Amino acid sequence: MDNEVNLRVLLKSRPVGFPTEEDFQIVESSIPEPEEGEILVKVEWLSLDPYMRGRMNDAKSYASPVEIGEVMVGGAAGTVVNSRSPAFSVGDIVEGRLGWQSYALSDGSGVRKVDESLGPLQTSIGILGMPGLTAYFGFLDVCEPNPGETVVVSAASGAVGQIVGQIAKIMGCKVIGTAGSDSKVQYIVDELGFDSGINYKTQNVGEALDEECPEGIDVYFDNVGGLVTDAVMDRLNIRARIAVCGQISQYNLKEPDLAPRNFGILTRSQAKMEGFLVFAYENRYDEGLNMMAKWIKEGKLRYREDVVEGLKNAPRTFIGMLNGENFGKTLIKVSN
Ligand code: NAP
Ligand code: FER
Repeated sequence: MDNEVNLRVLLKSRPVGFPTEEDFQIVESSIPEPEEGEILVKVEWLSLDPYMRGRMNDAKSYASPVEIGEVMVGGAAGTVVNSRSPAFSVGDIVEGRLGWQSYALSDGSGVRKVDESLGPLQTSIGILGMPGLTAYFGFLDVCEPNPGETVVVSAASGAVGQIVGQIAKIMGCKVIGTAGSDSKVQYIVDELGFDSGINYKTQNVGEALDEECPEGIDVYFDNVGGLVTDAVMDRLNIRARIAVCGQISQYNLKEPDLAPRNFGILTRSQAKMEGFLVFAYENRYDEGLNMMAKWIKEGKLRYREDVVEGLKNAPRTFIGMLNGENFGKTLIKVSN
């Protein structure tokens, strides 16, 4: 083994509001040995995702919180370097919930072998992994888009949003994205083929939506909640569909936000608002992965990654992502 240390990022304290680097602790441990039935994975890529902020809280969720002193949760990809499991061999390339660490022990549950013919390894935790599948099923299944409909997606240049907008174009929709900088807006329009973009930090979102969506909004893929969502809700068409994928504008608030109070709009427009979790589609992941890999090969789907080197930079990079400093899918290239 070319390095002798297992670098691990632990949860040190539960943040109130925005996390700080002090909420994490970086430790060096020895590389563990697998027990019977376990594998040891050398992690090469770590995904940083908004849901991790929720796991830092001591709150009820679809999954239990990370305990203080435990390694941070996270999807990661790498190579099996030791195996005492009949299901995996040394050299297998895998992806799973391996955590913020350079070597991970696993009993194999939730770990899948990666088909590198579909895309480079890190795509297995990006466009051809959890975020891409979220876009695919959340948009196609929850939003039920029709050709010619007007679609709005928030956090449009991010891991999920950039895929949603492109799938919407593939489906023949008109697509408007909201994002937090002019360069992100330029990217989704010029590089990804969105019809237009709105910088929610510098523009009046309601006025911009009136301009860009003169025929109203049929589908809203919501990644952010808050004021952007309020403005979209005011402009829904009859039988509009809203997928509540995430509410990142709320994740770091110290006090809960009382808005939105404009739910009467759902009655007037006979619209459907539906939350979803990507994990509900687990038995259809292969369908989504194969379709997206095909679209990538055909040049219909592009993706942007924001890669930062070194696991020690994970806390800083994670906080930056929550603040909108990422541009595309946030990834750590693990090397120590
Ligand atoms: P991402 O978009 O790559 O990164 C997060 C982005 O959120 C930032 O870059 C920032 O972009 C935006 N943001 C941060 N604070 C904001 C605020 N106050 N108002 C508006 N935008 C804000 O992250 P992602 O991985 O694709 O996740 C996007 C959303 O999908 C999140 O809400 C996440 O929780 C959700 N998600 C849900 C599921 C599910 O199963 N339901 C699965 C995966 C992800 P700007 O520069 O544009 O502000
Ligand atoms: C996410 C936001 C929230 C996500 C999952 C959740 C997988 C679930 C939250 C909960 O169960 O409390 O981005 O991604």
